[in-house]
Amino acid sequence: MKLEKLQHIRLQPLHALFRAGDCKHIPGMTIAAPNPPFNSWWLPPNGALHGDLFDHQLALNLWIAAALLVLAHLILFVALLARKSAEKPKPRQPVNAWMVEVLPLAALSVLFAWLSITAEHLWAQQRYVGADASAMQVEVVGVQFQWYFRYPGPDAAFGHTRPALVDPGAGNPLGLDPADMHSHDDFVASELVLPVDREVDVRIRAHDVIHGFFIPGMRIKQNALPGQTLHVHFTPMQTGVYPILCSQLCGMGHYRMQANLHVVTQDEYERWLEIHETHE
Ligand SMILES: [Cu+2]
Repeated sequence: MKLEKLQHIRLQPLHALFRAGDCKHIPGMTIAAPNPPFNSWWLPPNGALHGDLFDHQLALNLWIAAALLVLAHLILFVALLARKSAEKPKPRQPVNAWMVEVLPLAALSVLFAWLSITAEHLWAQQRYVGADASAMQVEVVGVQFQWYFRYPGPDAAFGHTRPALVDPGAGNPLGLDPADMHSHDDFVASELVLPVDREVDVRIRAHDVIHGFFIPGMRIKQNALPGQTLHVHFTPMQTGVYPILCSQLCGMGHYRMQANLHVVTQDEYERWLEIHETHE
């Protein structure tokens, strides 16, 4: 078993994080630069099937929060003006607690419950609702301070790993067990390459501390926990290069824990796969 020689992490300036298209060349495929440079204060362009619903939900939350903020300040402002314009303070009138307290509170509770339930439903679509049986499988492993991506090879089954065998210097950063036949065709890459328009089921692990697998352009964020294998699935719909970040402060080198997701055409993906699989 010979694993791909892992490339060193390339340091990127912060402003380049969302600048797609300036990717490095990956053997086996030529990537055009389809993603426009991202210079907006808003989210990076969405490249995933579920992303539009996610963006809509986010915008809905922000608009509702903004409207409530304006409404609360308007009420405060009108109350202040009314109090100032009264020449003499009026004797205290009994207030209808239902009208000024219970009903607004109930309306807000219903509104927030509805927002939470719809958001949870979207969140669960990528996690609790399983991926399609035809989805391709990739494993993502977070290690201080690097992401590793393991492909199962032609047998479509991940081989066993053992912590005692973890040895990045010897080309076995995930501890693949050579005694397990399924591990013979597994290969590990330092960049994630996926075909466009096909669902991927990602299983996420961590070797040391909690990391955060975060692809802003795919609207995907999932913690990687030591001792657990967590699944998240999505469908890339737009070719291009998407930065992969770590969203959990995982140590001194957290800032440089970056990789790239390359979404390519099916032909390019197969060429890339062929090169890696024949090198095993
Ligand atoms: Cu990390």
